This record gives sequence, structure tokens and C-alpha cells, in this order.
Amino acid sequence: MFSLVVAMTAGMLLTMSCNSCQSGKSSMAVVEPYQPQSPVFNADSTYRYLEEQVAFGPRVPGTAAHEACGNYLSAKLASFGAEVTEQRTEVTHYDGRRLPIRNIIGSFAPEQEKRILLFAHWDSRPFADEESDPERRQQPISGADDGASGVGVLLEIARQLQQKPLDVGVDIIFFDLEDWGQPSFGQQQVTGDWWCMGSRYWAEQPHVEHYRAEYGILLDMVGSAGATFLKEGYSLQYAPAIVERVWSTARKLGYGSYFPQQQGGYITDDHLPVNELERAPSINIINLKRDSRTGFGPHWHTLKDDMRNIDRNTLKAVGQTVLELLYTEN
Ligand code: AHN
Ligand code: ZN
Repeated sequence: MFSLVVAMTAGMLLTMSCNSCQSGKSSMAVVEPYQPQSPVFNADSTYRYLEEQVAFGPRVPGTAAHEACGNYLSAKLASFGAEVTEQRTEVTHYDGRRLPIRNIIGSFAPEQEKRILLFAHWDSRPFADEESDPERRQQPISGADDGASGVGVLLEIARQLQQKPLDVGVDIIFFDLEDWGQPSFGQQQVTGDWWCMGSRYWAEQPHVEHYRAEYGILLDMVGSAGATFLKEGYSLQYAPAIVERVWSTARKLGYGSYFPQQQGGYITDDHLPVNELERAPSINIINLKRDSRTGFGPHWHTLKDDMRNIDRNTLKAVGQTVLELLYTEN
């Protein structure tokens, strides 16, 4: 008896709330869900592009694994219909070592004047200097997140651009030698800045004379579970309107938790030379943590930066957001 009363009451409530929502329809503004313009970004194929890079082993400049992975990336871009250009040079590093640079550029609609630049670094760090054990610190990292994730997302975007071409031109650049900055265990004090060597070389000598893009987006560490893309300092300084567009697009697509309305620190990264040499006002989508010692995820520059840390949901949030930006470009 009692349960019958409860059931009846619940039923009445349901009817009432349903009535009120129906009557509300005529008087209240109905919020239409956002209609995405972009094709569906496939996180599974992206995940495979990460696995394939990591399978070469650490992509440390000057090693056979690095050269082999470069060939793979070049062939991938070409297979997706991009016009591929490579830049090769050598630099003398802080320790006197000669290091190769191989930037890999894939251009879609190269004849178009209006261009968008998308980039990531494809090299991986030669030492796990954030490991606590000194032995382990000397080992190179897998770089599943730090390097491979951004490249993997951009390969999937390249695949989409082939299937559904855009009027606007897109350049996808895989920069080399981003991650050989001075190790935190370094004894000697090194002068100068040794991060971002590949992007600095390209920004000084772009593959096309007087190259300029409308805007640029850097993807760095976009694969780990629970990533938070705080609004990075140089991005807000050089390209605030692009930050706003990306963060609001992510929110509309339902990825607001990955793109919080919070400011992060200033990160020396590949977007800095691109901004400084005015090749494109550029932002950095990068996983930043306010509460960590390094400012990055706990796996950063450790041997834990491997595939176990990669989450398809994060790749999807970033990839679909960037894709939506491209396909809402007029
Ligand atoms: C600095 O720590 C100064 N820059 C980090 C840039 C970076 C390294 N991104 C990935 N690995
Ligand atoms: Zn790194």
C-alpha cells in the first residue's frame, strides 16, 4: 500500500514536470545544441600514430630510431596528400656536440595565400632528468606524451584534410630538436637557451620565403589522462584572440573540463620563435599543472612518459577542437 502511494506520487511528479516542460517550451528560449562543422576526429587512428612513433624507440636526434621515425612521418604526410618539404641542418650544441635538425613540413593547398600553421615537436628527450634515481636519469624517454601525442593528433588531422579538403591552406610542421634543453642535473652553468632549436631554425629560415600564417597552434603534451590545458602566458601575450576561439570552441563541443578558464605560466616552447619572428601569432595547447613541482604532469621528463599514460579521450578533445577551428574558418 505504502509503496503504491509512493509510486503514484512519483508518477504524478513525472507528469507534472513533463507538463511544465512542455508548457515552458512556448515561453522559454530553447537552447539549441551546438552543431559541429568538422568531420569526426578518430581517436583510435590517432592512438595508433602514437604507438607507431613510440615503437621506433626514443627519437633522439642523431640516432637510427630518429631517422627511421622521420622517414615514417614524411611518408605518412605524403600518403595523406600533403606536399612534403624537409629542412635539414646541423647545430653545435652547448656541450660542443654536433646535432642534426630535420624539420618535416606537410602543406595542404600550398597555392592558397591564406594559411593556418599547426605544429608539434617530433624529437624526444635524450635524458629522463626528472627521475630521482641518478642512473635512470641518463636514459632517454619514450616521449609518448612529450612529442608523439601532438604529432599523432596532427597526423589524424592530415588524414581528415585529405578526406574533406579545405579552401584555406594548412601547413603541418613537425619540428625537430625541441627537447635537448639543458638537463636539470647539469653541473656546469650553460649560457643561452637550447630548447626549440628546430623551430628557431625554421622561423629564421622558413621553407617559403616571407612565410606568414593567419595564426598558429602548437600541440605539446596533449595525450595524458586528465590533462588540463591552462591558458599559457606567451599564447595570451601574442595571440589572445586565438586562445579565446580555441577555449570557447572546446567548451561548445563539451570539452570544457580539459580547457579550463585558468591562466598558466610562460613556457619556452616552439611557439616562441614562431611568435618572435612573426611567422604567425601562435598559441600553445599544453598540459600544465598548477600544483606540481615542475608545472607539468608528474610523468614529464621521466621514464613514465610512455603509452600507459595516454588516454584517447584527451586526444579526442584536442583533435576535435582543432579540427572544428579549421572547418569553421571562412
Ligand atoms: C621549459 O621547460 C623551459 N620548456 C619546456 C618545453 C618543453 C619540453 N616541452 C616539452 N618538453
Ligand atoms: Zn620535453
